[in-house]
Amino acid sequence: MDQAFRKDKKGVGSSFIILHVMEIKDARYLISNPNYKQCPPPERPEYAFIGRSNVGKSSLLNMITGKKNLAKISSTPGKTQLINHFEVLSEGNFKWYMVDLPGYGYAKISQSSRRRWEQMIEEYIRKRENLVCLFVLIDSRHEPQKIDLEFIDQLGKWQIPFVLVFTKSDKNKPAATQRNVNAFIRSLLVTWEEPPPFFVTSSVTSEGRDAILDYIGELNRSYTRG
Ligand SMILES: Nc1nc2c(ncn2[C@@H]2O[C@H](COP(=O)(O)OP(=O)(O)O)[C@@H](O)[C@H]2O)c(=O)[nH]1
Ligand SMILES: [Mg+2]
Repeated sequence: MDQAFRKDKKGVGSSFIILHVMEIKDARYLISNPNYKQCPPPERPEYAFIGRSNVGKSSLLNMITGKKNLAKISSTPGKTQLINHFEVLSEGNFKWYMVDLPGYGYAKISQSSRRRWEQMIEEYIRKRENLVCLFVLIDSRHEPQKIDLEFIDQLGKWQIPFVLVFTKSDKNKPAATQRNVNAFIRSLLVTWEEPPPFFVTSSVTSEGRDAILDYIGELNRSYTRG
């Protein structure tokens, strides 16, 4: 029996019980910055999306907000090297931020841009005070990749709250998605005591949208309750 999906039945994993799907009224691009200090005032809850270049970050933001052209979907990976802020308006006229972060693992960049990326991301992740949760995207088509596992271990050392999002599920047969998700969770359990929450998504079929919106909605509510 597979660890991740056994956990799933107890309520950890992609089968979150969906209680209330938050309604998105509007979403717009705000600003891009090279440094967390220049980001919008940290007065609203913020959710950032990160992962390898091409994993589907921008597509996921578009899918979640229901706006096809919100985040630019670039076919040239590694190009956008900035912290991209989007403002989302949900039911009750509640505003919060979504952040599209530049991807990692793009082979063709120089040592110096890689170092600049690392510094920018580390500072943003560790110092951005309104960052509620980091969504780490993993391509569901692949077996566990060292670069993703190392990034997640780093988050553990920094004690950053995060969840996993397995993307592009429409490209697999369900059994292959399940196999890759389980293998990934199992690899994490080598260094982690508990598997992190995860979502399985597709920006083509919108799988996972309701679960993510419900999750963010609940975090927004706890954020305002303080
Ligand atoms: N079939 C499929 N393709 C996807 C999905 N998400 C992203 N893509 C494609 O993967 C490529 C990279 O997506 P993008 O959102 O730009 O990735 P980013 O670099 O992480 O922002 C694009 O060609 C997208 O159309 C998905 O859920 N299903
Ligand atoms: Mg992108």
